[in-house]
Amino acid sequence: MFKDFIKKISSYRKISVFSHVRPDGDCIGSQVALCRYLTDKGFEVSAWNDDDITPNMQWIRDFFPIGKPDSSSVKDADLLILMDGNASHRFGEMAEWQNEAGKPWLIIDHHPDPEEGFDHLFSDPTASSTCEMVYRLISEDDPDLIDEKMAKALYAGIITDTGSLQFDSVTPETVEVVADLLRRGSFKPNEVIEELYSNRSVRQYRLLSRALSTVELRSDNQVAIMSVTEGMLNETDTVNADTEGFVDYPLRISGVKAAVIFKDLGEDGVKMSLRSRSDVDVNVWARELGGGGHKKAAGAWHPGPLSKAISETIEIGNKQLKRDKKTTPS
Ligand SMILES: [Mn+2]
Repeated sequence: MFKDFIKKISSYRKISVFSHVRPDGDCIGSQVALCRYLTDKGFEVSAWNDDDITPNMQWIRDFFPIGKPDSSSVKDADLLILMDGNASHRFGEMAEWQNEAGKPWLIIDHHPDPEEGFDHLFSDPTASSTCEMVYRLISEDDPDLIDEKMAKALYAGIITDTGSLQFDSVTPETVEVVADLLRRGSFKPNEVIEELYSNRSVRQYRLLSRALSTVELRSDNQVAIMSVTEGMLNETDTVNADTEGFVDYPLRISGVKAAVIFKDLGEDGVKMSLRSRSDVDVNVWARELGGGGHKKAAGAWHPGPLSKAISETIEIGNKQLKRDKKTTPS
């Protein structure tokens, strides 16, 4: 897929690489590794993200500086590269600046149904992560270009985007990629896992305990829901990002097919994260709510109030469960 990647971009000199808003390990890891690679290939590279990077991923940013973009991040570039998002609105304001400046842009991403209108599209919805795609991109050129920092960044992205290699998206090839990254980077998995996961605060656990007390089963016990409110965040001195990973708790209840966490952020509405551990396609479900994502993990937003967000989400989920039954005889 990436055989002619360098040929396609060889006429450009200055490249701005963007990762999506509310960055996760996969977009930051793939962005940093790609930027290091493109720098090695002689391009003038800069990296941009609209939002703050969570403390557990700061170390990845130390491998390549990521700045807050403004219109010159687009205007001064010859080419824009977008990482780990299937639509331009996922990248914040840069889409508007691109519109004004008319710069060529390309996407590298693994989300299904990418938006049209990009000059080049490298899309592989079967890939576990954008980091797995970037690994392929570099190794189709020259695997020896993968240094320790790239290897760690790509490893972190694959691990975080696959639930530590537990999701359906993981293939034998994914595990081979991980093995090669460990070899080339000569680091122990634990070094990266420690940075990513062993940094929870007591405040986060206080928030978790409040959130766990809201868990309920809906839709004939097939859907588990959990809520976090602004009040809980205030009481525990935490922020929305501290709910990372919470949805796994309702999802692991025996017999549950899907789980939704509702984050009631007051004036900012209700943010929802949907997860599936069955044939229930939460991407379809989230899309009906105006959001999207993957088959097993998706997000959406509701203007609120919380009770309405829950009832409307469950109503759509019930339809989804029925549709699912029709298409998958059991
Ligand atoms: Mn991803």
